[in-house]
Amino acid sequence: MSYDTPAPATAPPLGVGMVGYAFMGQAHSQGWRTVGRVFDLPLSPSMAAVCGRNATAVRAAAGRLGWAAAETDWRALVTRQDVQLVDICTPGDSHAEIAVAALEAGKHVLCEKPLANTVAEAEAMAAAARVARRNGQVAMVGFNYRRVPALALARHLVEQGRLGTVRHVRVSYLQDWLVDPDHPLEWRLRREHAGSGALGDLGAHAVDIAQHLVGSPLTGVSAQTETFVRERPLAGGHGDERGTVTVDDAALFTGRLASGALASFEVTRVAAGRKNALRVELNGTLGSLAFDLERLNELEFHDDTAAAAEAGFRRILVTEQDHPYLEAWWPPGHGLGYEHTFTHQARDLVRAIAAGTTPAPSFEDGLQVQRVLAAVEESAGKNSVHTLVEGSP
Ligand code: SOE
Repeated sequence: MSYDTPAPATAPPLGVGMVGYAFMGQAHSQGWRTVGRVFDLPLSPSMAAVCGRNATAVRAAAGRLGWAAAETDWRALVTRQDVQLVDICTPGDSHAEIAVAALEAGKHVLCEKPLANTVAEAEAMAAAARVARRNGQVAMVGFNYRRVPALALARHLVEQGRLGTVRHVRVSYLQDWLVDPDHPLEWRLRREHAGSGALGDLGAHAVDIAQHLVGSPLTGVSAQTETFVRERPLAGGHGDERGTVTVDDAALFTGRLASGALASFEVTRVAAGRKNALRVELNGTLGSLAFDLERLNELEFHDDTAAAAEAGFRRILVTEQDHPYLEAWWPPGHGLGYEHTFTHQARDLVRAIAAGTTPAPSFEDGLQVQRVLAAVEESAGKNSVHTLVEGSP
């Protein structure tokens, strides 16, 4: 008996070019490496080229991560013939320039969150995406947590009306990697590169997931922000040299959604012991949902229509074959992780490109989040805290 190698996939190719190869670039690479081997796709993504400024380092990254070629100039990457989709994984200060150039070069674009560092940049990106859409191109922003199966299930339950009218949205996103005052002043702590701190990094996810789950935008916010450690050692600096942190460590804000729901948000990178705790709770007239990214295969659901004696939060283990995204993975109970969200993101984007539909979250969605982030900063800047009189009860 002879065993033949299966025929190669017949789906037309989709060349992907990625800019940036640090943490997010590695996560996206994992998605591109996996997606066509796990899901049936109408197009066959190929990892054409990766781009970074340091020639030696980017060549090494290409080999390690599975990219066929390396470029040192993103302008060369976005005009390559074998690239149809540009995936942007750089710090926020270069998103707008790369995305607009890629769209103008006729490419589809996937851009990491937050979409940009300012509302003006995000507006320019959304405008370029609108023009490109008329030529059949698509643009998507990388809010990958929408693709956690448990959060996708949460969205389905809200859409099906299982919560009734959602009244409360409570989102916190807590990390602790900046508790150490000697953590260096890296790009994520500099406004000129990152736009803002925990707000843009974590708050962007929090705002997107709240608006997405409820299906309604925030219409106003009231905020406080704080930078607890104002000076940190210069990255790559010598001795005791310290520089000024120009972004927030933490942001707290409340908001109102167009649907009428009230929302509260807490995002911080100085919550000792919390590593990547994105927690979401929704309370509606018929039930509630709760989720914690540190237990990402679980969703808690309370059905308030059940008899009181039997009601209460119950844990849904989101690993069944008919749960979102699970049809292609492991048997029930075998759990997914953080990296799978990038595979799911790639799957949804490739399918949208093939179908000619606008993928979500679109650049318009990214722009809406950017407007919320700007409103939070504006509100925090006004510091409209109602000061209590000293000594009053
Ligand atoms: C760092 O705080 C970070 O990597 C974010 O930038 C990501 O978007 C988030 O998913 C995990 O934390």
